[in-house]
Amino acid sequence: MEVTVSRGILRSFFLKFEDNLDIDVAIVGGGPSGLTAAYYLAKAGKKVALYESKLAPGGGMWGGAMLFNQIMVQKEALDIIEEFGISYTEYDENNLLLDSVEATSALIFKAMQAGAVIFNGMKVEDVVVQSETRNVNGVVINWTPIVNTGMHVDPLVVRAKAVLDGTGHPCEIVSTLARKNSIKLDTPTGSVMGERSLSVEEGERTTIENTKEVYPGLYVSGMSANGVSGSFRMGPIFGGMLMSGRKVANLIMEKL
Ligand code: 48F
Repeated sequence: MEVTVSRGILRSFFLKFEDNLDIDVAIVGGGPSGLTAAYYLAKAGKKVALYESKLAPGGGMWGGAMLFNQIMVQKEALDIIEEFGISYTEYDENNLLLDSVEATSALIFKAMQAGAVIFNGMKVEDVVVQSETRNVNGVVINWTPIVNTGMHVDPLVVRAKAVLDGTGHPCEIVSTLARKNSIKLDTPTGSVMGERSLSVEEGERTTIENTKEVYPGLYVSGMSANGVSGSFRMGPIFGGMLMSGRKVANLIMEKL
């Protein structure tokens, strides 16, 4: 029995892993924007893998604000909340209140049920740059404990037609690309501008505006979109994250 369990896990994991070495979209980060993008892309039939460096996807959505586990979402995102089947109460004429644990688990569950594959405990440490076009066309992955312990172990590579940086505040993937290569991003300065202080309405609006392809093959969503374009953080209001995830899914689908 012990060997049956081990064999079942190993065989099925490696089949899943091998089946996702050449995909349509690689999503880096399982925060609300990345998960929403994964759902809409997978639902449209795209082959999507999402890499989350932590054990649990969900990013900054589980804990509400200061661990008071409620979140606010603007009514503009009501159709997304309904699509995911998340319960809500009306707070005022503009806003809804959601339980952050129910909302986060619904995003994960529905993204996977739509066909997205999630690899947790796996960190994207770099991107692949296509030799002739210089477009981004894949991700470089390693197990988080290997990266975190500083073990000198080479990564593996996944080919993807599009890569989404959904890493939130650090905008890790775009920052790595910009640091290592002499390139110009589609941002006001051509480089990673860095996140500004908190301004709710401005931050929510610009999160959606800044959601785009910032370099051929590399897209940004959520806080990463505001981080690269030098816009504001916004705190525990999540409509912008959900709408950014849906917008980037549509942009990627138009391009593929
Ligand atoms: O930060 P995060 O939740 O991203 P988001 O979709 O949402 C932001 C909100 O949660 C909140 C906010 C709302 O107003 O401001 O902060 O922009 O989730 C990002 C996820 O990416 C993972 C990280 O662990 C987190 O779960 N991540 C970061 N870097 C990597 C990564 C990496 N290199 N490889 C894999 N996962």
